[in-house]
Amino acid sequence: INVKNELLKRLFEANGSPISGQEFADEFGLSRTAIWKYIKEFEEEGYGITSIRKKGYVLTHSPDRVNAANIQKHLKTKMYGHNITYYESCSTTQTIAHDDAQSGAPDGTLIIAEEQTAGKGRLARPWSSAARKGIWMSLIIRPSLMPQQAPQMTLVAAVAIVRAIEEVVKIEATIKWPNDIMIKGKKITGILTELQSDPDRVKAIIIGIGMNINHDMEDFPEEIQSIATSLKLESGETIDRSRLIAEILSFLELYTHMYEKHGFSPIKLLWEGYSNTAGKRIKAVMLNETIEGVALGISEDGLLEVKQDDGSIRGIYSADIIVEK
Ligand code: BTX
Repeated sequence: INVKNELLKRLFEANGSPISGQEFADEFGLSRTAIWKYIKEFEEEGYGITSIRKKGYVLTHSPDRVNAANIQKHLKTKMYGHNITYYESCSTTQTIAHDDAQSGAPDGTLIIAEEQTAGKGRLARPWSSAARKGIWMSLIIRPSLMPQQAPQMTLVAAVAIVRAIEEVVKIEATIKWPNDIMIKGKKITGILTELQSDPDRVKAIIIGIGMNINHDMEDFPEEIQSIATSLKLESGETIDRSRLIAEILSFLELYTHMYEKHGFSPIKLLWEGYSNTAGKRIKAVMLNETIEGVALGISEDGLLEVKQDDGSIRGIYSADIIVEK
């Protein structure tokens, strides 16, 4: 157990009443000076803490940070998000998550950063990750799935994220196959699903989620200002990122278990309700070819089915989709 996190969690949970430094010190076999040092560290990190004589410490203010204590005070999951590694800044949470997964990090471990200096999308494209504006996180999960069932986790994650947005922001977002979440035609979220696997068994799936939350337009680099938006820009509200993260983890845990137990059909139904791709005329740009046609929907394997002009139907694994007018 991380004593410093535990102390912060207790301060949150006390909800304005004092936590006795003496009792906490006794419980964890620490000196009162050690507790006092943690309190000083919290203050340096932007927390407001008042010390009340003979009663203890009261949390009066917490900074807008997506650290373990802020997320865990909202958490309702069994596993996801119980183990959190937090960075003020890192290159990319995705690489750290891969290393941690390899060295045995438990199911549901979350790697999260306020800022990424080298955030990445698919095909090593850059992902802009402004400090304290968004959610930049990688979740390590260990579902009992076969390797060929792993790509669909992108769609599972997309449904979970859209549901969580509905819950917290009361705004409607749509899913653009395979890995984008959009509001009014602009991108607010990208998902990057990666796999560590044996031939017949998934060892870990790393779900990278990048979400634009409290950005103003000038927080985006110029080259993406016409294609990107944030929840704040669309709703007019500043969003509690930690609460949204806890909500995403809840839905993700629920839907992953649903997928493990009942297969892809129930996820497909949910997904179709949120997708704006089906029925539209599209261009699908793949690595070595581009095809055109009408998007029909997704198959049981999560492929996008496209009816080409000659009447033939193609199932696509991954592509950039351009929706035609
Ligand atoms: P993608 O390849 O579908 O999208 C990447 C493209 O999206 C870029 O080429 C650029 O045009 C555009 N883009 C870049 N940054 C943003 C942004 N902030 N908002 C909207 N559009 C943008 C999508 O890849 C998958 C992204 C996953 C990001 C997460 S963040 C946590 C984890 N760590 C990490 O490095 N990646 C994942």
